[in-house]
Amino acid sequence: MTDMIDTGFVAEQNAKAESDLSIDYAALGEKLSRQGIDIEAICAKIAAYGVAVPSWGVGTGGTRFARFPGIGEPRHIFDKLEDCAVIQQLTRATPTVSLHIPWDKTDDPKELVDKGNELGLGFDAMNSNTFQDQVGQEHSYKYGSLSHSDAATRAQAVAHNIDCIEIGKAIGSKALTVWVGDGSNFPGQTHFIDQFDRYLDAMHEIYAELPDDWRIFSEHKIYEPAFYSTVVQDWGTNYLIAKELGDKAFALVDLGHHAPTVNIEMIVARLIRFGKLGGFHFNDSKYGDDDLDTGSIDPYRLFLVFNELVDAELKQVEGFDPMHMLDQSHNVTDPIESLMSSAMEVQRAYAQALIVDRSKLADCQDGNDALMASECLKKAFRTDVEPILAMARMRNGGAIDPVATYRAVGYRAKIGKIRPLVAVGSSGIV
Ligand SMILES: [Mn+2]
Repeated sequence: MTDMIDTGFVAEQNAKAESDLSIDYAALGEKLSRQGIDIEAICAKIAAYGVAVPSWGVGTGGTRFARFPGIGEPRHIFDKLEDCAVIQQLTRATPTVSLHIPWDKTDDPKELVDKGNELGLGFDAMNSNTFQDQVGQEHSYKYGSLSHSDAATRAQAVAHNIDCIEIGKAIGSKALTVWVGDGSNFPGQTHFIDQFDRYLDAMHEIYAELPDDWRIFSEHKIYEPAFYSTVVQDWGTNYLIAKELGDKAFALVDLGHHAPTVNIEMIVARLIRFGKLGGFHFNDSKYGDDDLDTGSIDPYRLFLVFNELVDAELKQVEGFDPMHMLDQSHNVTDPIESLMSSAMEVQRAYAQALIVDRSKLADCQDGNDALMASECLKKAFRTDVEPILAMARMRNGGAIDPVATYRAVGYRAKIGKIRPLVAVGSSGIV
């Protein structure tokens, strides 16, 4: 296996911080043990946790106004995989990569498997793309794809999704995520029911091609690129789709795809209750779907989402196995730094949710003690679990401080000499 960063350098950096970490870890362990919590059990769960990195996330994103590329940006999927390997090597929290077709399409999928093996990376869910036109494409998606009024355009979109399944089968993926930008910009532009029926028919055709051990996820989004109505606009529609399609179909929740005040943790609980929570795209947002870094705006909300996930995990809810992925747009930061920091934010929320005193919380709920129920959650949220995350990383061969180590090694400047500046590219917003 090829390490992107010299392992000796990582060990050298860790050596400087190791004794402080041991002291902090022991102190936190002592504190948690007084609460009846075994720090080693939490650390083991964090060490085993993984969140997928989207291949498109390692390129600089942009808005419809502009994109400002950085030094050493990946030129193609093989460069992207190398950047993903840096994230995994330093954080040990991102063992898989989620591909996007056709952006990541290669002549032979075996090349992807070989590169993944070389770098120690696996492949997560496949992502189809019917929200933009590709060079040489016969039918345009200007007015939609799977729900288009024209049958030939719908057939083309269905065929593309089946192609994604075929590539996924060749590289060991087990899921297809379908997000469509279909919708309308004017009242009256489309017939809501007919448009949704066409979408469902197309999804049935894709579903029919799904291998037995695969899952299909539909991803809802309130608006953009359609600004009046969206075909898969919210979790209710998403649930209906998953229910209509069958047992292999699930709803995927992207944290940024809701109106600002929506209670996302409650949506998560509802989907868990009905066995239809299939996956997550983690990010954060302030005003709308602005794809900010995970945990950068509202880490408490991220924690509350994980509180529901951990509740289901501990209760061993049947069929509960959501796939986790980061999905954000990095417009002003080095994408590798943002993705490392976001992966750690997801781990942090998971660790905090794992130390919630659930029997006390249940007592508060049964006794209608609203204040103490809230305090019970906040006590866990206020706990600084950083020593657990750092210890899990170090034990797995990662860096105690991934961002500092990444900066110290000067990866960007070095790789910039190999990769010429990419002037244009996808904004990577899905
Ligand atoms: Mn997404």
